[in-house]
Amino acid sequence: MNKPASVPEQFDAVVVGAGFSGLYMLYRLRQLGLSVKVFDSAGDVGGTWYWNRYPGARCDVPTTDYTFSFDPELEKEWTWSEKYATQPEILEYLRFVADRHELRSDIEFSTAVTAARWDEPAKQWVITTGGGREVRCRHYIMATGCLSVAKSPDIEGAERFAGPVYFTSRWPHEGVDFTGQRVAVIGTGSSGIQSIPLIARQASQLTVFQRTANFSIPAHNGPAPAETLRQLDEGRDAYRDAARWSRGGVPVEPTDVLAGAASEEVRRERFEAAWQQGELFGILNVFADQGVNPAANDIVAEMIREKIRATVNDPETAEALCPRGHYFGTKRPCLDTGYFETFNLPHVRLVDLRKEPIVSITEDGIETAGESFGFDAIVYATGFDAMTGALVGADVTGRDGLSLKEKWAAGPSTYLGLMTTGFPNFFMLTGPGSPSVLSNMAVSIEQHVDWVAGCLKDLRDKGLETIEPTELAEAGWNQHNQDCAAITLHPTANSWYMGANVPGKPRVFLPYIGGVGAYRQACDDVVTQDYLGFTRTGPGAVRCTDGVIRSMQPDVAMVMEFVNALGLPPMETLSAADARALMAATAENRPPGPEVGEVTDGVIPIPDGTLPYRLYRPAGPPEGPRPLVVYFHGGGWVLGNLDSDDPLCRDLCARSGAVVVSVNYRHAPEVRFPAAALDAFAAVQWADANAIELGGIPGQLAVAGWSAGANVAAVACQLARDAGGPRITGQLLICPAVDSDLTRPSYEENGDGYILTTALMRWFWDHYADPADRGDPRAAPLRGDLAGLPPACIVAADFDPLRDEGVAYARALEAAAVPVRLTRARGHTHTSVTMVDVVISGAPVRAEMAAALGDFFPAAEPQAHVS
Ligand code: NA7
Repeated sequence: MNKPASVPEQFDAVVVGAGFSGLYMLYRLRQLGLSVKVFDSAGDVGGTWYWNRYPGARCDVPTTDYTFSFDPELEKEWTWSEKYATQPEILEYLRFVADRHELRSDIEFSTAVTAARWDEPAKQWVITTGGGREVRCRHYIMATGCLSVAKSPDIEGAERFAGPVYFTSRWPHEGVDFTGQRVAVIGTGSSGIQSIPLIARQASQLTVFQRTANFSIPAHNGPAPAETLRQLDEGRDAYRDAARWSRGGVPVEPTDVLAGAASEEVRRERFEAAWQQGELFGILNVFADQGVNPAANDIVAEMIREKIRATVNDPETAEALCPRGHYFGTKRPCLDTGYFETFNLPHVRLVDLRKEPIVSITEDGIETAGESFGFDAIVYATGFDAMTGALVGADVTGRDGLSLKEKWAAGPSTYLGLMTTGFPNFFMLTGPGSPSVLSNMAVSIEQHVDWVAGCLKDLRDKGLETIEPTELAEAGWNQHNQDCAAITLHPTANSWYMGANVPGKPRVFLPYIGGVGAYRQACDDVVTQDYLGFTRTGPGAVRCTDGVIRSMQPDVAMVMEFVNALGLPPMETLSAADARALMAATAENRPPGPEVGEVTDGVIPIPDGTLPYRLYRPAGPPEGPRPLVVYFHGGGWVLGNLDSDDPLCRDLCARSGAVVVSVNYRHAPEVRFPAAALDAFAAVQWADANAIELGGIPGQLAVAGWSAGANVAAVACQLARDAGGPRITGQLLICPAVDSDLTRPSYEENGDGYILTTALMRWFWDHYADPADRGDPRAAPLRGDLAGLPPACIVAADFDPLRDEGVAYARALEAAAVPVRLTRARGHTHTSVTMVDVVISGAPVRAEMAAALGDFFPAAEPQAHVS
């Protein structure tokens, strides 16, 4: 029903899309009493399940989980017939939901939205539909799905084929009968893998063109899993709630079994159990480290390849079907019913495009580098312009004429995957930067819709009209999103998660991989903090609490959570002996750090006795002497020893290619200030004098240290300068303690909750030095003369009480004309940068440290490589 253009229709909200998310959004907005119009270009509800009607189309999350939970009665009235329901059944379900809540009356079908423009003076969106009709609304909500815009078949000659062409994502409603036909299927993602066995039943010849072999496990479809039904029966609400706070939106207990630590028997047992279960969240949870550790991933990947080889009769075909070149899980794994078995049929053939790429599609078939094929029909199962395609394709123009396409030219930028700066009152359901495609969509959709509904209600209750994220909050979320992905293997793959399947699309990891529960918590925390990171406006009112919701590295946050859950006594309440025992106990099961060529222990003679040292020599060539780094461990002059910093020393040695000599100086309270500092200087003198014996290059000697170790390293540099030698070529100071003033802002900001606390720092100082001595530059090197000191690299961690004194030392050195590299350990704590192979996000920081060491030794050979 078209209205005259002069009186545009007005709604509180316009929603695009009548799939899972659009339907529930409509339901919630109606509940709020808002006027809503939903547009969908399809002829009925269903979204992705309306369009993807190819044979074999099913969901790949058990349907008892892939279901709405907002309406308990609905759950009682609807029973899924299978563990993984077919597309027709899911579509039927969505129709049932639409009928039950009489949703269709607010939905206009067969109506595409072609453009949307923000009208700033009116504080409204102007929406244009296919026929040029305009409607106005306060809030514009894209419920357009993550996999709704098909990728164009970027294959030479695609338009030339004279026979019928089918896209899995736009399958004819009346179905297709391939009986007696020679059929080509291009693409072996989920759509290809689901449809190939069924097309093979009809076609007289089926040729599958595979560019990338995919990991797929048997779905073992059948009745809904009895265990899930039992749990739902016992407590539906508890089950649904567990899903909401889970990693993937299905209640699965994350395993803590590490692949490397498990016996072969345990590995096989766990893998077989997951294989028999036939669920994606199970096979992705065989080992805790399979998503982050290449070796662990290889173990699962190889066991899947074994299964493929055992299923496919022809060894060459089997090998071609074995996925290689990407880690398991980094491209969406598939669930299949008889996929690999299909290749045992005499009329089915696999063409490996890695060996013989498609040259062109011709009028009557496909020509590869090695062969010409004739076909009666071609099926494209070539995927989607995922996550951003529907959003940037919709001609959305925000404030100041900025289009979403322009804004996202280098990749999407969102706050929480829900909104984007410059586009007030514009919401995306399951947008990039939210868990979306990595999760059970039903759970993620409900969470997004609930959040948006809550947000609109809050705006209305407070008399506010607009909401928009701040630039700071959005940048922070983008960073967090990428940080979460960076510690996984995901960014290594050419996947659609990375935008890599669409030529020219920016390569950015699109979904949020931090987990459904963690994400929900972040969204909730934003609301509790008065919509942190959002600007909200209304007549005469502007409300904004600016900030970043998650700035700690995700793996650091996990370690903190783990440590806090241990409930250990605060170190400063213990005796020095007990604190040392506790520190040793917590280090017991940590990973050892990288292999190095050789590790030897020895002693350094000093006037009062000896100091133990441990020498690390890099593995591999070049033979002969290396630069020398004298390293001092951390521990507040009280704790620590050669073992405590062993993984870090190995890492520094392996990365920098230098010989590292770790020195155990004398500790307080047994021996107080200035013993530790004097020991450090003595050790440097000794190392310099014995450089050749240690395998070092005379004259190429740097010092390094962490925390209190960095304190004595810095002091050693000052003492060496004052003594006229030895010549130190550089100082690497990791989270250094350089001043006894504990009033800098970082002591306040980070003084509690991040392992090294302000109270503990005070305890260290009390053990180490009398108050009268604490201004002495040998205790507080920041107070010394800094002229003429060696070049420095200072690492300052965001969540470290010592952060500001490290930065102050860098500034002071700079002022004294000493070359300084200040390395920010973004999102790290005082301890996390040293947690080798535990905190993966620390690796780039340690790579920078090694690079700094390399810079201290310009003449040295190139460094060894550690990933
Ligand atoms: P996918 O998973 O993106 O799969 C598309 C497949 O098509 C994949 O094997 C691609 O190979 C292949 N492809 C794409 N373009 C070409 C060209 N030009 N030549 C040859 N092969 C090509 O899409 P699906 O529809 O199967 O599944 C999407 C999601 O829907 C799925 O993950 C579930 O979440 C539901 P490539 O891997 O790019 O080498």
